[in-house]
Amino acid sequence: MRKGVKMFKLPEIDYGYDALGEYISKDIMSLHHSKHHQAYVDKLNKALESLDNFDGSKELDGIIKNLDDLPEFVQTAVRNNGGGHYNHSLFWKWMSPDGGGQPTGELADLLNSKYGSFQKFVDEFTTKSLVLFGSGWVWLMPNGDIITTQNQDTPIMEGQTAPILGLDVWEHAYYLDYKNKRDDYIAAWWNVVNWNFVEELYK
Ligand code: MN3
Repeated sequence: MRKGVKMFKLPEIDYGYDALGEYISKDIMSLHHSKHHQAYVDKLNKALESLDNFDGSKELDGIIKNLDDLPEFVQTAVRNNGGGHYNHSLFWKWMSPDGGGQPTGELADLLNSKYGSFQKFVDEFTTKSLVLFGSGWVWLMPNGDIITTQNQDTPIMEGQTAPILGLDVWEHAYYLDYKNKRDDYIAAWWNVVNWNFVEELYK
């Protein structure tokens, strides 16, 4: 790697691994953050290190928005691991031990006008999370749309705006606690959604 090139780092989570315990166990949080997310960071760095002419000042979102600018041989690695790093860095903030409940203000208005009620929004988001085949993410977009992506793809890779909420439905996000019951994981997850952060992104 050239000198001065920035290495990406695993971000800290601002609550303990055990803080969501009733809904998402310490074992899952620890494994998900310290192993899975760390692996995305390490593999992203490794992929970028393999490039001779990489502009090390680039931010992560700039890199994954412009995958076509990279040599073809690293595009898949940067897509998967850069996406993984981007998505998980947000995912930890989308949860909080003080989470749950409902959004307020303009975001509440948006969801009510688009879905009829908060509960109908939750139902729609949950349905899309359940029908997503294999591994991927479910996103709430700033216009109120709910979309899904496969693997570690993220809406900004496809030229869309950044999502304001996202749910990881990879099995590694729930299997230790919920086995194959993705529906139980999703039902529990609503109890830890950090609506303050979602509202911040919406503004
Ligand atoms: Mn994950």
